[in-house]
Amino acid sequence: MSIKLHGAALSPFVRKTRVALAEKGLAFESVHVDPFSSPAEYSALNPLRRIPAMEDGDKVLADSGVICAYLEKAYPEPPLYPADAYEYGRALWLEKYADYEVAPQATFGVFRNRIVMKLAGKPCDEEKVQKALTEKLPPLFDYLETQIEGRDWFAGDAFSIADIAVATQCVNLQHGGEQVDPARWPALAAHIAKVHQRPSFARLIERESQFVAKVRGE
Ligand SMILES: N[C@@H](CCC(=O)N[C@@H](CS)C(=O)NCC(=O)O)C(=O)O
Repeated sequence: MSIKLHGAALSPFVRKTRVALAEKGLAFESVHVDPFSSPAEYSALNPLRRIPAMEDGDKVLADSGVICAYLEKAYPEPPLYPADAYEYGRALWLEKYADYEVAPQATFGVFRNRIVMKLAGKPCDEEKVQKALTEKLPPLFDYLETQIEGRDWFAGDAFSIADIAVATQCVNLQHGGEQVDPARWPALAAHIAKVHQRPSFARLIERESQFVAKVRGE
């Protein structure tokens, strides 16, 4: 097995990469790296010391978006990016939107406070959670609703990196005890549920949820 993926299970960016690997049917070894206490030598894999990082034989790459783009070129089947130029651009846009707009609220606002802080024995900043839920996330979901309403997939006519990127942030939202409200964003909520049912996501969600339930004391 030549692909090694460095990271931790609950990271949305590591999950995004794991889903891409699974969808492409690629075997890989998971190497656990806690981004907050990673070994000094991890800098050789990612000088920013964030997760994920990937080794494919002697090739080293960091950042989920970069790793997924590499996988697409190195292992093109099945494609996870639309062939059409405009739909390809839309997929990248929605991936960026999920990684840089949704993640700061769903993952670093809700999930980090409700789960990671608890794991670290630190208090949850519930004010920050509520601000994310009531002020920051709704306009982001309003836009995503317009992008999925009446379509089967976020970009092009097949499952793509855009679906993976949005759905992985929503896993962390769910781990944090929240969800995309189906009454307010029906198309988005249904789409997320559909994507989470794919075996590539479902296996990870099941395993992670057992751990998160313990952290939440359920
Ligand atoms: N743009 C990066 C974001 C990666 C990221 O922020 N990972 C978090 C964990 S979810 C991390 O390593 N945080 C530690 C830090 O920022 O020092 C990617 O897509 O891989």
